[in-house]
Amino acid sequence: MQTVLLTGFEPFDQDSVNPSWEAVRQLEGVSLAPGVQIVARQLPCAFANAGECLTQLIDELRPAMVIATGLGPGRSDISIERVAININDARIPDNLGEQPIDTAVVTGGPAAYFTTLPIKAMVQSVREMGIAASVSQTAGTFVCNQVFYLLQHALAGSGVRSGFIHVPFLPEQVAGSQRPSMALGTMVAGLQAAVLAAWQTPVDAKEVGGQVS
Ligand code: PCA
Repeated sequence: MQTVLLTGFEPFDQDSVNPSWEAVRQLEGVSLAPGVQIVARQLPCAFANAGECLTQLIDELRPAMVIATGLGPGRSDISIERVAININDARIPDNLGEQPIDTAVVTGGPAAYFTTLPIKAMVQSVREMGIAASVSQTAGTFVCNQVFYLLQHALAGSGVRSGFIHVPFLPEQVAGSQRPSMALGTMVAGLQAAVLAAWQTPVDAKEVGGQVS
């Protein structure tokens, strides 16, 4: 049996739910192909232990692919991240009250790591379901970017593909405001399509997915 590890985060910044965890927990046990099963786990939203928690899961589960997910406040679609950068610059304190400003994720590490997932093929597959998706050029500078960087750092050169997806708020989190959101069922279906495309696509599609600025 091969394992595909999906992670979502615990709630942070006054929210009582985190859509990333609400969505990936629904994919626990889903089979992507004969002998390939999704395992879903939650990560703490704290600079001090999120990365360590993820690397422990990797040691324990020996996954064949890893996709971490998080809430991207203000995102309107399934945002497949292209790059993780070696910087922590927190706008708000994390769940342990820590707020690093301009520190390295890994001292002396490379400035950035690219995802090793086929991001264009993943966007294409989600859109084919009629669900909004795009390539994102920045995962921010908070705990999600840190976890994404540590994930790519841990698996660099291993042949195990890995990356990060940001999801929007759930509708109930933004009720009465103009902020974008996505229904949970849509998010689950979109993530499942993205994960399946990642598993099935050895070489990424050559599709436009950039931005001018
Ligand atoms: N989103 C935050 C951290 C946890 C989460 O779900 C982020 O984008 O950094």
